[in-house]
Parts: sequence; structure tokens; C-alpha cells
Amino acid sequence: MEPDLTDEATYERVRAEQRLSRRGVFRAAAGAGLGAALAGTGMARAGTGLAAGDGPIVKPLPPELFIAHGTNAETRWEALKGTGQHTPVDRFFVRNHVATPLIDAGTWRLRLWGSGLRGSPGADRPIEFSYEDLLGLRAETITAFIECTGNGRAFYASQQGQQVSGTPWRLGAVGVARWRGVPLSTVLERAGLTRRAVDLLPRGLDPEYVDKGENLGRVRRPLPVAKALKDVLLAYEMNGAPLAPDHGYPVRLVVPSWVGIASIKWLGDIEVSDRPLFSPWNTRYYRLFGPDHPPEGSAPLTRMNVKSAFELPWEARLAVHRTHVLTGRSWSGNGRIRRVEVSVDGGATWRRARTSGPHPARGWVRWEFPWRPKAPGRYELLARAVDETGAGQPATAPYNTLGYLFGAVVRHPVTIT
Ligand SMILES: Nc1nc2c(c(=O)[nH]1)N[C@H]1C(S)=C(S)[C@@H](COP(=O)(O)O)O[C@H]1N2
Ligand SMILES: [Mo]
Repeated sequence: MEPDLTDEATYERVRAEQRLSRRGVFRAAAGAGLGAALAGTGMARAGTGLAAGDGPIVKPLPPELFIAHGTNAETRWEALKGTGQHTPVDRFFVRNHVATPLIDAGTWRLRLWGSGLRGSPGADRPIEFSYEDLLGLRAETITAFIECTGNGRAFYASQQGQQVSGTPWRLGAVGVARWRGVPLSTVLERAGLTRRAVDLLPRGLDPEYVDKGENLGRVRRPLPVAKALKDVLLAYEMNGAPLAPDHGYPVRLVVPSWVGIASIKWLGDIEVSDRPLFSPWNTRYYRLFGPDHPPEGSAPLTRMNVKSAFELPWEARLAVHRTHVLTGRSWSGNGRIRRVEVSVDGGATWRRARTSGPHPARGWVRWEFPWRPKAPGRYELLARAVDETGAGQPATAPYNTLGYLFGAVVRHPVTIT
């Protein structure tokens, strides 16, 4: 039987297998009779006239740095040990709905249009900014995390016995970078933002996304004008270098502290509207669905919640009667982390971890905790944090069918030998 490529989980598994067998995803698609499923995607990579290699992701994904999930790649937490505040690009997670497009910055334009701009320019006569135009505007540099809303999703099943759909990330769908670019507010002002504007709809240039046979069009998610004017960046640099193709080259949005989907990569155009805007990414996805929510779901998700992770392999093995300095990080979409605690006895007792280094409100704090295990066996290591608003990490995360916002304490298994 042919795999049902319209089912996201199947699709991702098939892609992972294709990459493992080192066959090109599009070449394999033709051979496996999947052409029809892919035809509807528009094949924007073909549209760009450039080939981006064999898989949906351009950069190397060595197994010691990444866990493959189809079109996505998860950072291994042990690969963050020894890195600073900013996640090196070679190990920064990638979340692609389809595939990384290769875009020529020389011909690229950012196009703004819609009823929220002076004169209501239509999509056919937008206000345009070239890459050079953006480089010429006053730049700003910020440290901010980007985190997938489904980060931690695997723990709904493994810790809570709940089936949810979507990529089964552990905690590696998050990274912190130093982003440089132009405040979105600067460009909106120049484009003639009016006081009546309420929503923006930034849209990517990657191929159209097909979900269960339905073409949902290019990735786009409405963003309220209030957030856009507050701290959103049109980023063209990541950690001091031009954006890598997988992270949105030539220009992406960085929407600090919010769900990762807001930070649209390969930005092509922005509709600016005097009316509320909708797309599948703020109606059918990125809301909470399930028995505790109305049929249309919760309000669209905005801020990320509090999380903590150890910089240790999953199922790590450590030596008995030695002092191990456990290290990890905690972060929150609400602001600074105020306190971190660790438990090495499955949650019976907790002690403070020692935090160190910079403590940015939109990044993460690094911490350490010395531990000298006295007996061999299996242990669960737990870490939990509280942020400046008093928000912490509960023992269980509220169930939702799409497995978003897993903010509960994660039980990290290790074996002492
Ligand atoms: N155009 C476009 N933008 C996108 C996406 C995408 O598939 N296409 N994925 C979004 C999601 S769901 C996340 S979590 C982040 C991931 O950013 P990264 O791949 O740079 O880590 O990008 C967001 N921006
Ligand atoms: Mo995401």
C-alpha cells in the first residue's frame, strides 16, 4: 500500500526514510508515485530556478547534532553543552512546512500592500523594499529565542499517555540567536501605515503547503499591529552572518517570545489590513483544541510558556560515585527566569540550581547543578523554573489535540553505572 502522504505524521516519516536512504526527496517522489501529492505544492523550488540539494533542509544534519523529523530537524540538547547564549547555526533547529527555497537577494523584494496603508495599495502595486533598501535603514540587534509551539509534544504521549498529532519533538525545537535587522515598525511607517490598521499577514516564499490533500497556500500567519510595532524585527543576520537559507534568507521576521510560526521565514510580502485577518495558521493550527476548549479552539496562541532542559543525551549513562555537574537552560515567553530547581529523585525533593551568565528576557538562562550519584540504577532528572511573572512548570500539561505548549516538568531518564 502506498503511504498516505496527506497525513502529516506519515509524510514526515516517509521523508525521514527517504533522507536516510540518501535519495533526493523530489527524485524519490517521482519514482514512488508521489508526484500527484507534490504537484499541488507548486514546487516553488523549481519556481526559484534553483536546486537546494536533495532534502527539504540545505545545511548538514549530522546525527550528533540533530534528530531528524521529516522536513524538520531537532537540536540535540547535549550539543548545546559548552555553547554560549546563542545557538550556533550549525545546530539550530529547523522547522519547515515544505522545503527550504533558495532565493536571490539581488532580485528579492519585500512587498507591502493593503487597506491599512495610505492609499490602500493593492497586491498588484505594492510598496517595495529591496535587500539593499533594508540594509540602508537603521539596524537593531536583539537576542531572542525562536521556539516551535509543538516543542515538547512527544511528552504528551510518553509522560501523560495522551495521543496528539504533529511532529513528536522532545525539547530541541528551540534556539536562541542574535538577530540583526530593521524594526518592522520602521518599514511600516515608511510604507504609510494608517491608524486604522489592525492586522498584518506576513507570507513566506516557500512552496505552498498541502495538508491532507488540501492546498493551504503559502505559509502565512496574521500578526496584530500592536505586536508588530512593539519589538518585531525584519532580520537579515543571525549570529553575525547573513541568514542561512534554512533560517529564512534573505529576510525573515523575528517575533520575540511568541510561537515560532509567527517568525515567518523567506518573507515575501505583508498584507496590512484595517480588518482582522485569518489564515489556517491562526484558525486551524496554533490554537488549543480539545474537550476543554470551544469547537473553534482557544484564542490564537501568542506567547510561549516556561520550559527547562538538561544538556544531556536522552538516556544518558553516567558513572557512579563521581561528581557530575549537570547543566541546562530555562526560558519563558513571559520574560526573565527568576528561579530554577532540580530534582534527582524523581520529584520527591528539589534544590536550587546555580544560574550563570547573561539573563536576557527574550533568551534563556544557563544553570548548573552538581550531582554525585551514590548507587547505580535508573534515575529521572527533573528541572523546573519560575519566571518573573510567577509562572512555573506544573507536573502535567493541559491536554490539547495538537500537542501545543507542553510546559510541564520533563522527566529526563539517565542510567548510573
Ligand atoms: N515561510 C515559512 N516560515 C516559517 C515556517 C515555514 O515553514 N515557512 N515555519 C515556522 C515555524 S512553525 C517555526 S517553529 C519557525 C522555525 O524557525 P527555524 O526553522 O529558523 O528554526 O519558523 C516559522 N516560519
Ligand atoms: Mo513551529
